[in-house]
Parts: sequence; structure tokens; C-alpha cells
Amino acid sequence: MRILDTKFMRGFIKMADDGFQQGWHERNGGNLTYRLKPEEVDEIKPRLGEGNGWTPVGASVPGLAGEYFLVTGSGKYFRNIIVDPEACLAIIELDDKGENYRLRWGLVEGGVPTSELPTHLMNHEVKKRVTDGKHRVIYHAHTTNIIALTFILPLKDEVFTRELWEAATECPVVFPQGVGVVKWMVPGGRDIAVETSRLMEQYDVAIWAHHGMFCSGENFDLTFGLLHTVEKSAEILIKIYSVVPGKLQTITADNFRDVGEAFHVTLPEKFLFEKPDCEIGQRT
Ligand code: 2HA
Ligand code: ZN
Repeated sequence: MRILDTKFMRGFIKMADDGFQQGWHERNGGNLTYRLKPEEVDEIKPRLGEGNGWTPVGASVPGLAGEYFLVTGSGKYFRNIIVDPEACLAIIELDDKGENYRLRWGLVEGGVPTSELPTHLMNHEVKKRVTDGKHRVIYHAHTTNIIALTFILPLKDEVFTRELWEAATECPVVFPQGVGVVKWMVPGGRDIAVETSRLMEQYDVAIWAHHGMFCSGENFDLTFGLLHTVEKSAEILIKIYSVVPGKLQTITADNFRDVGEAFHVTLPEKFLFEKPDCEIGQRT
């Protein structure tokens, strides 16, 4: 099957373009990776190149040994993916130790996989383990309102989760485990990858202070939908805090317990701490 005609490729390209249309991918900002299913690898194998030499990943991910990934290219612009996917994207194969990769398709005008490859692969490794192989998509975007929130809220998982949940009733149902927050760190390396993948043990969302967000999910719809929902909630919060210093009323801890019961989701009690009834003039 022609690689560009496969369902996973079309889904990947659509998701990337949806993200660009949302305004989350200025210049070369953001990156997206997808762990191929064995049958998807079989389907395209006759059309893959030989791969010329192995390159270190920059992290060790033995849990992903031998796996294939569709990834965005370093320095490539999301806005160009839909126009020229073969120049902007790559299919890479990991070696039998999960330490090196080789290029099997794409990047026809040259280049290397995303600069955030260590974080993507370490996240994939954690998520493959904790979801029994269900999660396949890791998405990083420069979401405007989440970034803005990281300047005005304490960089704590509990505070971000509670604020995001309060801004839209669907949120605790969409991300019941909450969100994790990584303090400002240098992007592109192993250290930030370690911090992020540690959060991915318990969350599907990791916020990078003053930078953006990472989400993990089973497929393109769920992963895009998750990131979109979190960013929409952040937009509501930025609108609220642009108008008043605090909320006059909000969804309470007991309200969340009721939502949890009604929608059969378990909301960790660490996010349901008591707060003053009226928050005008105060911040969490
Ligand atoms: O430029 O988003 O974090 C790609 C990035 C790096
Ligand atoms: Zn980034």
C-alpha cells in the first residue's frame, strides 16, 4: 500500500493540520509522534527504504525495541505537513536495544526527527507499559492559554488540575487523572524527558512551564481532543482572570464528587481540597 494512502498517515497529517489551524504551531513549534501497529508496519514494509546507519536516540527506551514510529521532523513547520508530508515527516525504526534509530522513510530533503525525540520516546515507553500497549500517540503543542496560565498559577499539579476542572464541567470526565506540571527546563534533552515521562506514569497531560503541553492517547482523535479540551479550559481561565482577580462562584469539591459518581470516573481526592466559597480577590 502507498504509504501516503494509509489510514494512520492520513490521520496523522489531519491531526497536524488541525493543530496548525488552531494556532498552536508557529514556525517549527510542536511535534507529533505515532507508534505503528505491527500490521501497519507489514502493510508498508515493501515501500520502506533500507535505512542508512543507526543514530543515538539520546535516551534509552528498551521497552520500545524494534518498534516503528511516524514522527515530525526537526525544524519542519506544521503548516507545511499537509502540503509536503514526505519532506516534513519520517518513519523511524528503533534497534533491538531501544537506543538507536534509523530512517526508513521520509525527510526527502534531509533532516532529522523532532528535537523532542527523547521526550516522545520516553513517554511512549511509559504509556505502552501502563496502558497495556493501548496508547500510541504523543503530541506536543505550543498552546497559547496553557502557556499564559504558567505565568499566573503556582506550578503545582493540584492547582492546575483543579483550576482546569473548574473552568468547564466536562474536564474532570475528559481527564479524570488530572494534569502534571514540569517547571521551566531546557527543552530538547534527556533531563526534561525524564521529568515528563515520570509524570506520564500517572497523567495523560504534562504541562511544560512557559513552553506548552504534551498529551498521550490511544488514537489521533482522543489525543487531539484531550489537548484541545485542556487548552479550551485554559482559555476560559485566562478570560476569567483577565476580568476579575478571582471567581465569584465555581464548581465545588462536592460538585466534582457528584460528577464523578454520575459519569463513573474516579477523581483523586488530592484534587478535591476545600477552598473558600468566594474567591474574589484571591488566587489559589
Ligand atoms: O520546535 O516545539 O519544543 C519544536 C519544539 C521544541
Ligand atoms: Zn516546543
